[in-house]
Amino acid sequence: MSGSTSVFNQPKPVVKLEQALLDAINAGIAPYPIPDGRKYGYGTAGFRMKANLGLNHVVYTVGLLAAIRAKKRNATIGIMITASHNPAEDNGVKLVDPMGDMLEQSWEGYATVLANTSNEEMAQAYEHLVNETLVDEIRQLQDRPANIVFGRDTRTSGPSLIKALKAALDAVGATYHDYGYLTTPQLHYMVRCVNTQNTPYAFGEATEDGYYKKMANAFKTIMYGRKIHGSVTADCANGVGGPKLQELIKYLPTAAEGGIDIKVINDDVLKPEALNFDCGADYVKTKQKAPPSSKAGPNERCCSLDGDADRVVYYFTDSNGVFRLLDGDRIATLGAVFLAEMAEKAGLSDKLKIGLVQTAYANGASTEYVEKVLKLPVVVTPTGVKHLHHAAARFDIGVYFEANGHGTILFSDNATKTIRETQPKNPGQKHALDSLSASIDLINQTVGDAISDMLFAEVVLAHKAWTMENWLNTYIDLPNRLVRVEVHDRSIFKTEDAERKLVSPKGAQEEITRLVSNYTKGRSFARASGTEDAVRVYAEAYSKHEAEALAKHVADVVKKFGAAPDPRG
Ligand code: 16G
Ligand code: MG
Repeated sequence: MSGSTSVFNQPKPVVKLEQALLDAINAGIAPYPIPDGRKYGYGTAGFRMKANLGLNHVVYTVGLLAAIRAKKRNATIGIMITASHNPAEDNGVKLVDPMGDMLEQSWEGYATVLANTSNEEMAQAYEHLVNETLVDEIRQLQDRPANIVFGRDTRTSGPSLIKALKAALDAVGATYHDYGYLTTPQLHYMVRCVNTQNTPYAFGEATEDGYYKKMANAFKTIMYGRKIHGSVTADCANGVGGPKLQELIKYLPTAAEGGIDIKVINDDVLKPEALNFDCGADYVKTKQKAPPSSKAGPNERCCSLDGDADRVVYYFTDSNGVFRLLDGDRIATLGAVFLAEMAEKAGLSDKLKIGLVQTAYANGASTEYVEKVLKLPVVVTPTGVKHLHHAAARFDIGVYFEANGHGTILFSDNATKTIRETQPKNPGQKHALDSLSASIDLINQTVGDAISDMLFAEVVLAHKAWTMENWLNTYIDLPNRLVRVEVHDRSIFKTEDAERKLVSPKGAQEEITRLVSNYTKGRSFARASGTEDAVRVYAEAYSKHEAEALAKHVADVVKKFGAAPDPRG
């Protein structure tokens, strides 16, 4: 195998695979060579790129790896084909582990090596990997069955990528189920359902119908006797979330029936170029404005999903015509308020440890609100869903959200058992226990799910009888500024303390700390992006002017330390 073979420790396979299998792998990948000079990497969200730059080669190798992973875990593995909020011509692929979580980090290296393997060496690489992962002194797991499930978003490159994927699965004799179009969180849900059926941890029925029914039933239970005021306009980024939300609506009671009035916009999946164009969660969050297509009036509730429906942000225009964003930080605090209140009413405050997980990008005012007003612990982790997810799993009820709108709430086995087995002593306690129990079902615990998060936010607003203004006024965001700085080599920017401090280049953090100390409520950090060739600087302070000045000065520090070395030495 060319390139980095270091992941494979065994130079010679202990187990030789049948020649017919090796021939099938080579034959299957023949139509999908790596275009000249292409290099691929399994990043924070899997492989993602322009679909025509050899992505079918990559997808084929992901199919091979999924089969090996399924044998290793003796469970069904998921594959999702999507490029989320990226432009229509991009696509991507990621693997989902048996409990519906992201691929274990130690396997990302295997994925990268296999994706960068040339067609000529593919069968050999597969054999190496089988020996590396499925063979030890006492066990040979390669004869286990491999079962895979997969889905895709609405991009035009999807069908040809699915063809490459099936070719790989057929070559290695895996069994599979093609779900067709799904949102990313729906695929995560399916994987967990398949792997937990007939166990005490059964997650639900592994069908779309099962997904909608579970959510709709939970919604009805929590809503009992409450009223959602007005409608909510949901911008679906012209992605797969549009038709899926339309489908869910059929299962939900209408506003007249005590349910919800969801006005779906930007759900055109027939015009490929419309995907994520001038709409969607990423547009709203980064541009800090409503999509031009939004016709919502003052104080009307709006939300935007991203292209694969795993992120959601809320917003409205206030009475003065000012755009107001309620991002992931706000959804997290809203959820935490509700769950803490219900836990208290259920008499379970002492038994259930509730906590919030954020990244350094969370607004300082939200952190202060959670710690000082809600009196709940906050844990900060590096950017990337997997970090937040793992930290949240350490609480009985762990609420995690990135400011960009990706997040969910995890209930530990202990929490689920305690909530479901506590006998209520009065109607108030019964209502609280029922609400907590239904929250467990309403929230997609496998991964951030825009549709489920939206319904949960709607329910909480109804419970509290809060308007958008009320929600916004729970705390006042500190003014903040995000700057993107291009540097010679971003890899020299290394951080510690959940990305809040630079350890390299030497001397840079001292300068940043000195700058921050000049500002009231100042906070700033710089970290290398994991998805772009740049360093990101975040700054917040008491006033808008100060936040902007601090961001500019810290960006200057980054530019100085990140400049190319002087060629004259
Ligand atoms: C990826 C992450 C997202 C994170 C973003 C940061 C996942 C599934 N996605 O999209 O959570 O916010 O990267 O991008 O983990 P950055 O490193 O360029 O700032
Ligand atoms: Mg997404």
